[in-house]
Amino acid sequence: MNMAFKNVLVISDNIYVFKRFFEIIRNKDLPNCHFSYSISPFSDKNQFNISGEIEILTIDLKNKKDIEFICKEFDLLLSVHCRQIFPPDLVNRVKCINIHPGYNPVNRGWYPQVFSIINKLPVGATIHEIDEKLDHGGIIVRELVEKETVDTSKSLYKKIVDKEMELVEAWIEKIIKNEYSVTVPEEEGKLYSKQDFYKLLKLDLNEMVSAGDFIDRLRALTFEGFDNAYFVDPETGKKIFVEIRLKMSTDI
Ligand code: 0FX
Repeated sequence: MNMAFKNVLVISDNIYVFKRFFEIIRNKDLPNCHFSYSISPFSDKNQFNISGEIEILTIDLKNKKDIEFICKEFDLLLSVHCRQIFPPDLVNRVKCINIHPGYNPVNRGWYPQVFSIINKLPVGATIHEIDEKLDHGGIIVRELVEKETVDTSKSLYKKIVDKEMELVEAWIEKIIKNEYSVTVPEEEGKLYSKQDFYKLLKLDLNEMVSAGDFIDRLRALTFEGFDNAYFVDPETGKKIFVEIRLKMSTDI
């Protein structure tokens, strides 16, 4: 029988997802398992110290000392939207598990819902073991979310994070007790980078595209709070940001 995990280190750089994850753990009865929490050096510690309740460590996965510290003190490292790459020296020594806002192996890498809208692919959430490649290891659980024509990047992202948290709620005990199995992803899938996202932002005013593809491009780049898609104003040379607003009719 596999040994249950006793010392878990959570690492996150996304306060919105972290807060929700923390609430789930706080409300669970997980005796015999101690959770510690950490962020990357570039994240703001004050943000993560929820009502002064928890100690937040800073972990630099490029620093050998930090890797040794993790290997010595913890038997499970849980990535809750951690923006650092997990080095081989870590993933081959300690069990590392990732909560990914995409459906592996279809949406590996950055901003899965963006590429799912553009490339007309399904999307969802995955909890998987981490290996040496990005969003690539054995899948513990994954589920699709419903992508609707009226969705923008933001509304779809919200559904994905809800799904991630639903999976955490349902699976965290099995994971901690080491009572899960993994399935190997059926193919390598496609891996998107931040650079792929940035390449989408500039709209070429002379590009000929179908109205459908253009609407998809705009909804993939509409995320309230971020200025994403833009074109360059031929008159002033300034960037003009563009968003789309979609509304489904109430008629049947
Ligand atoms: O934390 P996260 O939701 O996820 C990202 C990657 O997508 C994920 O694969 C990786 N495992 C994780 C560590 O980092 O990303 P975020 O908080 O930077 O952005 C959330 C959403 O916001 C993103 O899906 C799209 C939108 N966004 C973000 C930025 C920075 C934009 O539309 N424009 C932007 O400039």
